[in-house]
Amino acid sequence: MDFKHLKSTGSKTGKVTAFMEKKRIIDEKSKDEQLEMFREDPEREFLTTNQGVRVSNTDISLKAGERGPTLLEDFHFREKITHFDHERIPERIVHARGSGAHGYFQVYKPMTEYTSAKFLQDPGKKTPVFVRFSTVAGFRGSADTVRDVRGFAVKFYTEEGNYDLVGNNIPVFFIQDAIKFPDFVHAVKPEQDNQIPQASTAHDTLWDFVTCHPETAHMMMWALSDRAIPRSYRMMQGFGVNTFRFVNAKGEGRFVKFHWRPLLGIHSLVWDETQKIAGKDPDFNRRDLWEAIEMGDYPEYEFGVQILEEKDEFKFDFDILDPTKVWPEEDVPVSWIGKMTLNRNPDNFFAETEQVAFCPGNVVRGIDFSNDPLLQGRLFSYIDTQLIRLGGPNFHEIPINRPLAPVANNQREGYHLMTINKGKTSYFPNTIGENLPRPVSAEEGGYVHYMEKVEGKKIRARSEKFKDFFSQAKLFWNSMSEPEKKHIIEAFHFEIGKVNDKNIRKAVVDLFNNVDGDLAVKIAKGVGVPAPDRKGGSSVTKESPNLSQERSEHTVKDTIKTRKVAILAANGYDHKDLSQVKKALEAGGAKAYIISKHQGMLKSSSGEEIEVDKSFVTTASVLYDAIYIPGGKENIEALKMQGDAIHFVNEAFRHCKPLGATGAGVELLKAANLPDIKYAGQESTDKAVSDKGVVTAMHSDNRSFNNSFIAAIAKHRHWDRENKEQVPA
Ligand code: HDE
Repeated sequence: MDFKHLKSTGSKTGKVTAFMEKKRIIDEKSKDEQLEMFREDPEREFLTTNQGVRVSNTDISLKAGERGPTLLEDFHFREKITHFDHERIPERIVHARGSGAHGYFQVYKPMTEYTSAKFLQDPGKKTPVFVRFSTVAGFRGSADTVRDVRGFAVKFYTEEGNYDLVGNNIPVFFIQDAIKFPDFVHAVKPEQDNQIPQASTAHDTLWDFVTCHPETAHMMMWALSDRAIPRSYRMMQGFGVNTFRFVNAKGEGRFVKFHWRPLLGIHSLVWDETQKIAGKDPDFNRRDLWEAIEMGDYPEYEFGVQILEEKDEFKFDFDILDPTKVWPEEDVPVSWIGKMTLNRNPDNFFAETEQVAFCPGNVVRGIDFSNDPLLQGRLFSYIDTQLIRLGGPNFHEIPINRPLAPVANNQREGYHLMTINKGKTSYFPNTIGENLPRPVSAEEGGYVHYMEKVEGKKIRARSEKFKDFFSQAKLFWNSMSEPEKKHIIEAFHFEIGKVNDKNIRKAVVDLFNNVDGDLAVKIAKGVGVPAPDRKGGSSVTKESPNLSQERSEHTVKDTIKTRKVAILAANGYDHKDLSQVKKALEAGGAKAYIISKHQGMLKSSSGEEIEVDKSFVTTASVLYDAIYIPGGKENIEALKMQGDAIHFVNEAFRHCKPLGATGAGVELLKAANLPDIKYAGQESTDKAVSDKGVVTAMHSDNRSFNNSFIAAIAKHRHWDRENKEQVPA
């Protein structure tokens, strides 16, 4: 390791660092180059202690005789064990389970009219970013596919300093005031007597909290929707949630809400599938992100802003400072102003993904806060939590947290200080250090807080409009497609069904009776409590389709890029079938995997060989987006005798995934007894038949098969399988 960085970065003497002198222009590669100064080559030849002393033996401790006690003077043994004993740091109190990626951000057009933030001006500029996606409630080792909100935190390393947009994949929050956050988190985390359940909202304390806090109603609707079980971090939206401000060079402010939308579309898993994945591959979302980036399928998200003039602050029937409310896009449209691309995996999980420290208070010139009471509390909490998590006040010097902009101030000392500040002075003003570093005027780029006029009595109160808890919950409900509504009701049945206390179950039904009477009746039906005496419900009839994943104009259903397709095969498979379908899928950007009883090679009916990617014991249907079965008589005779193959088909069908089969492959679908499905060959032998996402053709060279199958995969899920519950999977 070279030690250049110790004197060359983060100098606080007021002089720009050597690194910055070399690299005045920040571009896409700047953060990578900065991190390179800290990277350690894994291929060093000699093993040493942390003092650089070469180690002659790391397998046997120093002992007094072959059978004697270990000696205290074995400094290598002591150092190795001591370091190991201290390898853990506290996990994040929330969002402990996360996955990170590097990338860059580019704005589409100058945003000068609205904000002076430099990274939002020049479409030619690529600002490096580091993103951390996370679940909220689970511990560090919990499964990825649990029902939960997902964190979507972005650190922009801008030329004017670090800007953190610390958002979620759901645009509202559970509570209205940060002072309630410890209560909420205590309620959602495993219960305090027995630490059960892990990474789950389906338990008494959470739902007790919910029924004691009607302000949670809107968020709970989102949390029970498909939003809380995303197919991939690459296929979910992101939201800043809190209301922020854009401020332009003239000092004019406007309220803003931030959005991200994935270019691959917004897609989810189904609940039964998520629970099975949690066992089959608890790292499902982490692996998906990692593998996509390794394969060059870089996740992309467009950046959007809703901009609201100050004069319009009070024109809505909700308070724009209330974080349990969305700004419906019909009222305040989203402008899509830039794009983020994630193109590099971290080198070291702990050094980067674990040690990265986000804070909503990390803003740059041109971006400011609102008085949203949740945001105000967040501004305090994040730095405070890093102090204990990362062990002191110098965590900004950890490589992943270091800004690319030069750092210069009079802060000194504290745990783990890396910078060697030269000179005598560490105070301002001074006469012996050339009075540096000095405060910077607005003209020179100094951050000036927005001059908002504030007046009021010191009181513990919320504005009147904060007290409307149900209108937007109803708006959300109205906006759902029928399948999404069904999923929400099923989620209620699972969640509330797991609540032991009947009074809490009843209270949940009563709470949601304020949102929609029919919904309350349907919840009650599944959880063993009476329906409300009087059917209630909010009178809101409006819909806002973009709140739905299915109906949203922000999703796409015309691409199969990066979808994973399982091809089930055995010896005697039809090589022509398999290879032409595989080729077509791959040409569309999907990934095809050969699945069979055993790993190794398979021989086709015409003598070709193909390598199996996964055996039935190492994989499962829940890990794929679609299934294809090629023809070949011997192939199908073998698969029909394998319960695993039938189960694969049944489960995929039940989870509404696209299924394709050609030639004799159709026989496997028939053997799986899929209800109410029309197959090719029933009416005419020539046509490919596509029925509720089950696509079949009698001839492998049927050209329409590929097109129909690809269209079925692009749709993601086929909710119209009426009798899928009959399928035993
Ligand atoms: Fe956080 N939140 N939060 N939060 N939050 C943390 O900070 C907090 C809230 C979010 O990948 C903690 O570094 C309070 C809303 C993300 O490292 C902590 C309140 C939103 C992450 C904290 C909120 C978020 C955190 C724990 C007021 C969406 C993970 C570890 C009720 C806009 C960042 C840490 C990462 C993490 C406090 C509410 C997003 C304890 C007090 C709303 C994505 O400081």
